[in-house]
Amino acid sequence: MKLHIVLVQYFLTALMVFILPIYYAHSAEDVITVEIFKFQFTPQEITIKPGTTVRWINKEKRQYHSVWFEQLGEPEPDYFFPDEHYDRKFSNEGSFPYRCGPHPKMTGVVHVKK
Ligand SMILES: [Cu+2]
Repeated sequence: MKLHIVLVQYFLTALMVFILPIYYAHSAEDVITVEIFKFQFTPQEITIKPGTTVRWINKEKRQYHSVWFEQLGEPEPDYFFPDEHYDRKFSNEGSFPYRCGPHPKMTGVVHVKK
């Protein structure tokens, strides 16, 4: 009976010490943030590994924007407003230029490379 408790405690300790840090390190690594401020994507160009999610966060005071991969032939996505974000996961390698729908001069590129 007591052995069971010791084993459970051992298991929980091992979980916290070894597994949780790995889990959090990976989940932190798999999202890259691009800020949108003063009509610019910052950083304007990023290079990520396949499987990474890019999160665009609107940091403007009142201006909405969008992230549109027009060259992929996709329809223009919805605008998002200050403090909102737009996520996209990239599975395949390649270079993916994008622009803001309502502001064509706002551009950026996501490079996906192993
Ligand atoms: Cu815009």
